[in-house]
Amino acid sequence: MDTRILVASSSIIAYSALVWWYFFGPRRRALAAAGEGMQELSVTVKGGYSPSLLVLRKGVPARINFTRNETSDCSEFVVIPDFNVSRKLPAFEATPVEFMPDRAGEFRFTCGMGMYQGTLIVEDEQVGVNNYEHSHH
Ligand SMILES: [Cu+2]
Repeated sequence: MDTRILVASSSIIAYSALVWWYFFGPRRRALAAAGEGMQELSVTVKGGYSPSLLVLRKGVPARINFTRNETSDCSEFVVIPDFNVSRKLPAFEATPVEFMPDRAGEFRFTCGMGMYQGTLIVEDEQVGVNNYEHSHH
């Protein structure tokens, strides 16, 4: 086989693998640590939210610690409209945001302007983490 064809086809294969990974690979997600009567997660705010996919259990008080590592006006506020959360995040500090995820479903959390976006998944107690992963991946 011509070397150039070989090189071309391997890059097509590598590129396809990359595209597949982008769309179907595991998303960066965080599952709340189950503390005593409270579930807790940490999110770093810098150019976006990391992780941007948070999984909480329904009916357990939640605390999300947002650490804002930038001074950009964009991320000054974080809002979770479905749970009436709107909090100012001082720069270079961890701000605990507490609320009760009393409804199951998929919700958005964003910066005050809606540019930074994240997804909050609230799972029913009966639905295990494994079920979620199997049905969505
Ligand atoms: Cu913004």
